[in-house]
Amino acid sequence: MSNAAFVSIGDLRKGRPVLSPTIETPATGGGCGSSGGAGKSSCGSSGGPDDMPAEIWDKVKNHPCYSEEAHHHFARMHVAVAPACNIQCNYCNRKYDCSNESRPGVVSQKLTPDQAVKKVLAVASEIPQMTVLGIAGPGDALANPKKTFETMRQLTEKAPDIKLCLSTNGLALPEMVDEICKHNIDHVTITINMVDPEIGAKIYPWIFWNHRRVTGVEAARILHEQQMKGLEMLTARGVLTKINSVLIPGINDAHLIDVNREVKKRGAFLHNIMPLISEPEHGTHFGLTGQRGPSAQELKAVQDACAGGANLMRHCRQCRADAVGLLGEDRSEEFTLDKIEQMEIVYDIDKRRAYQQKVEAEREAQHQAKVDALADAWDESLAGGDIKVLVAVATEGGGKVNQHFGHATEFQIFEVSAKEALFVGHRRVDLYCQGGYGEDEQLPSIVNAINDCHAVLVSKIGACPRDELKAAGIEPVDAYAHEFIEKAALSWFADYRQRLARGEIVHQARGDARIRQGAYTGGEQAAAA
Ligand code: CLF
Ligand code: SF4
Repeated sequence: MSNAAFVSIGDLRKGRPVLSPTIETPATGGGCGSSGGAGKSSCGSSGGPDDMPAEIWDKVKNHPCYSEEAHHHFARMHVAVAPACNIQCNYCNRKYDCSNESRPGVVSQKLTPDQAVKKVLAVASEIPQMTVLGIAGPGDALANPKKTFETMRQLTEKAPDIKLCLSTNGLALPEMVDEICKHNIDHVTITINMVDPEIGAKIYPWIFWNHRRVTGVEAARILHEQQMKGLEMLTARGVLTKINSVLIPGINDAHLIDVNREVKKRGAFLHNIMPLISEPEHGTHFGLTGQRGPSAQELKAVQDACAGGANLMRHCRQCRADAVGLLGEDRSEEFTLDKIEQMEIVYDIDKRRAYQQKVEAEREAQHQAKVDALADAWDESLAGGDIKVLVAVATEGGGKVNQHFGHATEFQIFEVSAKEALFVGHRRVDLYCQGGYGEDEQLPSIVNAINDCHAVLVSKIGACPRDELKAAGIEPVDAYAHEFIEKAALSWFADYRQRLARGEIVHQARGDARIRQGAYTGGEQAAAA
């Protein structure tokens, strides 16, 4: 568990629960719900049952995208039933997954609603902690309403315990809100990249509207109006909304602060600011014109600048439109149509519920253990000081520093100060240890991905990467193996400050870090490579 938002020592001392951020409820359409830590906006996806009405908590608690904590325990899956789209984004190439919700990479198999339902039941019987079914492309869920809603209709009947979720560009949203509610789709993501049509015209060359193609600022204006109207309608009906925004440096970076403000006004539950993925080989307009994506620090700067606005999601993995499994892993290869044909599908709702209750109990126990460990770790003498640093953490779950450096396919990033260790994102990297041997040519790219960090916390690390990290100014730390992440990060930071005070080291600002581009391969696949 990495219930990381605002694990504030101050809170612990006052006996407050670690799950401190308040989440804004969607019905009011206003008001900042975020609080925590030093008054900063939190990763709003990390709220707990005390932070929101029971009916909202019920929707959020096992949705891996809407709850940062849940994503370590509960899985989602996507079915690729929606190939068509009604707009063109400059970061999209139709033969790739929708960039709204997925890394560019072809969808392996497009599905009919019947095939999709069969696949969902197969996954649900194999992965009982799969709690959410999302339709996220490869085009736009609402530009394919028949297939989308037929899939949802059948699932409501056949798998009533699965939460339904969809993602859309918003153009067709207002006309579809009734249908969305009819099918009990409780979670809707709208990709909103602008609230100013002049900026929109740089992102969207055209939309298809009232049977004709509309271009330029006019197209962006219509899209913007539809998005705002759709968001307001969903809020009014109590559907939880998440806004995805693609950060495009030089086009909408500073503007995303306005987007955050406007969607918050209209009741958005979460705002997920994602980096543009743009490589020439994707064949997108931006890829071909050399529009770059943001660096890790550019992304973090925009997210931090939105502090106090709509709550931020920081654990998105930009997954594929046919992803299956926990966020950050992709088990879709296990559930191809041929393989499903061979499976015995037993959808046992009671068994699923019992399993999920066990997962929930485990999550609570981990949460409490972490609270206790942190409270024990508190040392009054370490309070104060205004230095903040980033640390990278290798973890394979349980909220602990428990992964070998060489086995990491991503690092969690925590911002650490004297009083808190705050989860601020993750960085995907190429696997260092392959077939039992370290691949030294991978090291520069791994260093680049965490180059803004002062330390990397791991359970173990070999001599070669240790030296390379040190040479790059990143301290490799294996002294806190198997401890809870926040406790480990705070303990390391206390030691760091003591060394500073003794004059053994000099505090230096770190550099920037590169966000790894390219199709997401997921932990298991990468590990198997
Ligand atoms: Fe899928 Fe999206 Fe629903 Fe989640 S994903 S439709 S809200 S079930 Fe999640 Fe994946 Fe990020 Fe999307 S990590 S890309 S935010
Ligand atoms: Fe591509 Fe999605 Fe944009 Fe449609 S909405 S053009 S599928 S990124």
